[in-house]
Amino acid sequence: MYINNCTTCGERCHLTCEWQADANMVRITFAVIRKSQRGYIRLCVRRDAWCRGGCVDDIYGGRRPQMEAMLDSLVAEIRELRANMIAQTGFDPIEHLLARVKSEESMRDKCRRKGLPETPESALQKVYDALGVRIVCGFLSDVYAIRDSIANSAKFDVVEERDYIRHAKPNGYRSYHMIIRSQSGYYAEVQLRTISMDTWASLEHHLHYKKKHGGNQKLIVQELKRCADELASTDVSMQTIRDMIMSEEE
Ligand code: 0O2
Repeated sequence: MYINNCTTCGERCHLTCEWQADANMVRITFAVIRKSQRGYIRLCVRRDAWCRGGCVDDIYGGRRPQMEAMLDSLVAEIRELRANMIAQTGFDPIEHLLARVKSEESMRDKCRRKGLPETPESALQKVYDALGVRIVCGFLSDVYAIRDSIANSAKFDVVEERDYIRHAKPNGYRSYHMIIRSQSGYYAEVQLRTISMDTWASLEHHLHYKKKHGGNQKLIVQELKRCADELASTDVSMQTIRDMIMSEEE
């Protein structure tokens, strides 16, 4: 708890701070509250702020605690599926896993791109990736095995699937996307991909996606596509090698 001048109303206020961390950055946000005779009351809140207590004016309408609970239960479910698969096959199908609540800025940006009002309803009911889990696997067959396990889980409904592996985007982007809905009504996007696909998507995200840079655009697009296709071909070769090793072991 800090005492400071409120940046919105200018009054001397108590600040409660919570730090939001997501996969890419740590952002400092705070809610401003003033002590009243009945205890602490909210005085004003920064537009992009949130706090765990729920006194929030943000794009998620103060529902971050519930969203984080949903994300935790999704991650716990995936860990359980993973443990079952290791017990059955002796192989770990997951290289690594990331989970995040989409940042305020990114969600507002997405609402604008989709022509939606920047409201909690848009963020939670019209855009489906406020909650996101990215599962990175070693091999193509692991991607589809995890996909099957998630689809069969009783804890979530699968509402949409997009196979950008079999049907890559024109720019070369590959990944398997699932939109799932929890019993509590929250949507989450699960992205499943191999290490190669993840490497390409991360680099392309930095270089190109959403941003228009200078340079020879046509050549950049062509080269990115070529790299994506070469990596996809390597994924198929690695899968073949793995299948050969596995069949020899049987
Ligand atoms: P961020 O910042 O990564 O979260 P649509 O439903 O088709 O109108 P939507 O919801 O964007 O559009 O669906 P889509 O195409 O399945 O993309 C969802 C997410 O997949 C994106 O979220 C990206 O994370 C990733 N993605 C999709 N296409 C590309 C691509 O060409 N390159 C890279 N690097 N990632 C991609 P966001 O919110 O757009 O971005």
